[in-house]
Amino acid sequence: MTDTPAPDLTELLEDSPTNWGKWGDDDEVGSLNYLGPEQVLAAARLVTSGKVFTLQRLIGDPKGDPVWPGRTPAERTQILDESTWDSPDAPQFPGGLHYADDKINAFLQGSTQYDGLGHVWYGGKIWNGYDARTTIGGLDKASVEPIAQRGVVGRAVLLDMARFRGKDTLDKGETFTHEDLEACARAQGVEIQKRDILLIRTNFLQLFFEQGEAFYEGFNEPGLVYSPELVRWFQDMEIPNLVTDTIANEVTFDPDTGVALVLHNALMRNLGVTLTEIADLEQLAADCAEDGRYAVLYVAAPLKVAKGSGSPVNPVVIK
Ligand code: UVW
Repeated sequence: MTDTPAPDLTELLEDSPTNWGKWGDDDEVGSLNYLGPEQVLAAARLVTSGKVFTLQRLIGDPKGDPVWPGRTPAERTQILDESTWDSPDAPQFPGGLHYADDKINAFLQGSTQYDGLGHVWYGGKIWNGYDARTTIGGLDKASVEPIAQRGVVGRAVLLDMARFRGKDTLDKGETFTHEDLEACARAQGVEIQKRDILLIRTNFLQLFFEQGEAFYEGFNEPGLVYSPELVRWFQDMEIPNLVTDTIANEVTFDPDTGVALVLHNALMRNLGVTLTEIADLEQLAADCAEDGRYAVLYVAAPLKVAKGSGSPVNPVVIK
């Protein structure tokens, strides 16, 4: 990182391509438009063993919930349990009915999550050129709701970058490019095809579970790093959805400029690539390493939250 102040995203991404208008002036799901019936049927044909993997991290894990700095983990509160019913004020139901109820108070971007395309922006405009003021008080445009309404089904390719680099986990601030993804795919014996959903494993959150709060000192996650070539590759490959096991999908701070979350803007705001974070890829990765099959059917249904900038999700992979 240099000592000069970080450039503004408007300046940095001045010539970066966009897909604004490609699917009409009203579009709110962007590159997910690349996943139609043809892609769903092709992905379904990958199912041969019936093995199922769920990719959500446990909300309320006794080892803690990794969240973006400034967010807090979900809090689950028990409202009714067996102790409730001893109280004279407890509701009474015929037949002696007892039950447990609870609620959660959670960031919609905590745990494994889908971001609505309007989740990040610069220069006063969000995805498709909508005015950023449409986010005030809740996303009127490009919230997570239209993504949840359509669902996400397609062929996904697991790219195990940690294993490819011979590491237990990638390091703080470690970067990789689209060319590294292609090299990883070659080493795994799989091809990244047009319109593939990318599942990228770094295993970086293992450090959170080992270190607890110390994990946040000098916070800088590893991941994809911005370059104009990488953005063009995503656009040319028509990648609909980027799923990673990190909190924010990309190297947190661009190593050249220090700018935070450049790809959130270059890919999500500008190209309409849907981002999915904090996925648990561990069991799937172990299985792929064993059977050598890295192309899978991927299904995800985020929650339908009106105006939500994100939503928890438990994606499912079927092999
Ligand atoms: C931010 O955009 C700040 O975080 P995330 O995409 O990880 O929810």
